This record gives sequence, structure tokens and C-alpha cells, in this order.
Amino acid sequence: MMGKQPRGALVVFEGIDRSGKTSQTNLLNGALSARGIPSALRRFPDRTTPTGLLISSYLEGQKNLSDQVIHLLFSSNRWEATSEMKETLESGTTLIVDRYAYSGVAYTAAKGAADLDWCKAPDRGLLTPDLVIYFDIPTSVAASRAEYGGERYEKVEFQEKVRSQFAKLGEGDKRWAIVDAARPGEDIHEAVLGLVLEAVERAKNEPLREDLWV
Ligand code: 2DT
Repeated sequence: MMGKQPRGALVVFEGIDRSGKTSQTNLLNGALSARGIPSALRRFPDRTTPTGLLISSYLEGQKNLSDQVIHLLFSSNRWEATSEMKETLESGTTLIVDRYAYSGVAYTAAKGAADLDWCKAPDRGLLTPDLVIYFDIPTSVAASRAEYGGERYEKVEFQEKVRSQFAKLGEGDKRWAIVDAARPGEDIHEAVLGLVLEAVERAKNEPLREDLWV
């Protein structure tokens, strides 16, 4: 009889806007496939679900919502994906996730409207990442990569505040790996791949946890 399939790793990418998460997650997915490691991409917010559509119209400035309401919608958007993500991980597929609860906390906390405990509370008990790769990049470098579009948070002063919230969140978190994202893409990819291959191996021997921030 075949043994049980080892589970996949939950790998999360975080960083300010234009830190390069999306192109690196795509590169990583290809590199894992090339090595025969089953993997799939997810991103939050998932704009295709009912909560995602509301979030999207908020981000595009078509809809105004209070800071509390949008925060809880972002969290709901993650909770509604949790059972599918859990099944996928248990079936042996590594998930590469572009933004997660850390963005949830950093962006709301950066508004100054709520304290950190309040911001963290709704995501408590979510699937726990095996690795969080934080793309660290000076706000000025990120902003110079491309013009910010018209979305709500795409302003340098705000991104600066988000960046300092991310730095606070990473302190003392043993899953948190800081990657210098101001370097050429190939160097970033190499650093990311090393971290992820390690996490995939580690995850094989550790149960999947659902105790984020507990
Ligand atoms: P993208 O540009 O990556 O699609 O993100 N955000 C994201 C939050 O404020 N809270 C969250 O929980 C998440 C996941 C970051 C859209 C914007 O939404 C912000 C940028």
C-alpha cells in the first residue's frame, strides 16, 4: 500500500505595493514545477468571490467602507478560502500565496484607526504559514518601478507607514524571512527558491497548523 502523501508547504509572500511579489511568485511556481514539486498559486484579496468583489470596488474607490468593515471583509475573504487551501495542502500541493493576514494587519494598522490586537483578532486561528517571505524594499525604489495606479493605497506616504508596520510584525516571528527585494530579479529568485525548498522539506515532517497568532 502506498504511504500517505506528505503535505505541501504554505508559503506566503508579503511586502508593500510594487515590491515584486507577483512576478516572483510566478517564477517560483515554474521553478517548483520544473523540479517535480506540485505547487499552486493563490492571492489575497481573491477578487472573484462575493467579498472579493466588494473589496475590489473599495480598492478602486468606487465604494466607501469604514476601516473596520473593510478590515473584516479582507479577513472573511481569507476564511472563505481556508477549507479549500487545507485540502490542497493535505493532498501534497505546496501553496504559494501572494499576500495574507500580515497584509491585513499592516495596511489597517497603517491607517492608525485600530490597535494591533484588534487588527490581528479576526485572522486568529487561520492556517499557519510554514514560511513568510517578506520582500523588503525602500518605498522610493518600489515607487520608481512603475507609476502607482489609481488604487486607494498607492501613495508613497501611506506605503511608508505600511512598511514600518510590516517590520513590527516580523519581529520575533520565526517563520519570517526577509529578502532584499531591491536586487535584480534573478538574485531574488535564487534566494526565494532556497528558502522555499527548505520549507517544503520541513513541512513533510510537521503537521499543518491552524493557529495563526495563537
Ligand atoms: P494587490 O494589489 O496585491 O491585489 O492588493 N490589502 C490586502 C489589505 O489592505 N488587506 C488585506 O488583508 C490584503 C490581503 C494591499 C490590493 C491591496 O489590498 C491591500 C494592497
